[in-house]
Amino acid sequence: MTPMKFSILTIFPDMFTGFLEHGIIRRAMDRGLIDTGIINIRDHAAGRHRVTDDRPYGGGNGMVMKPEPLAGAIRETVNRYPDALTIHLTPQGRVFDQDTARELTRTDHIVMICGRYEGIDERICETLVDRELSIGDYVLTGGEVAAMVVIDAVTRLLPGALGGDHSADTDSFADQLLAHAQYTRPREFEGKAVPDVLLSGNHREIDRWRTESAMIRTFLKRPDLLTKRLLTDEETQLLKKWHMEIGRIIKNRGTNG
Ligand code: 6GU
Repeated sequence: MTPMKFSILTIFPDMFTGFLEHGIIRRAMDRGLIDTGIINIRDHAAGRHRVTDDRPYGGGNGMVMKPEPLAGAIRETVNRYPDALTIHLTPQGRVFDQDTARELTRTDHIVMICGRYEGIDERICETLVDRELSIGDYVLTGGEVAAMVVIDAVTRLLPGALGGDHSADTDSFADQLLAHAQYTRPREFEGKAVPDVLLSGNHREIDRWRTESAMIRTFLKRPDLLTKRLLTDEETQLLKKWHMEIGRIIKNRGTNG
């Protein structure tokens, strides 16, 4: 299999070295699951000073990334790989989520354009960008950290990336639920014991406990996820069980005013 390729266009290539040299991303590179290329936008800038930014037409604060160096960097990559998908990382993009990460695993080559300052010249967005992605509703100093977020989330979903029998099937969001609680040794820590069922060796009971843990956590922490989701019979039973228990608690407490 040919590796999935990420070409990263940035004026700060060094920001990516630490990210690419550790953990699962490093291993995915070593195993040939992904390939990354860093293109310094400055290498495509003209003149002795290789300027990549300029003042905005119309006035106002900050600087804008000039179109020519960006166009040069993008075209160099896209001419060599015509099927590449170009993504501009910008707070104006659609918000990146796990479904988008899964969708992007089906792409052979992604070109990531990391903007800085107040943004990039609009004419680049119009002609050389296929898609815009944001990583959330807040503003970063540039697209680099967002590009790392996208590469990280996509890479760990590639078959073989997590190693051994580990798969992404049990991740939070794998099926619109948060992941269940996890415990490791020791059996008792600062007076708190690991739930007995996890030590029972009864895998049916363990699976049931984990389903309930995932459901409760999602209900308490991210109820918005539950309402978007179809429920299995087991999950419907669990919700009914809580519903009855909550009803009993309310009834037995009576009222206080
Ligand atoms: Cl992709 N870029 C910048 N500069 N800020 C962001 C972002 C991206 N996503 C959220 N905030």
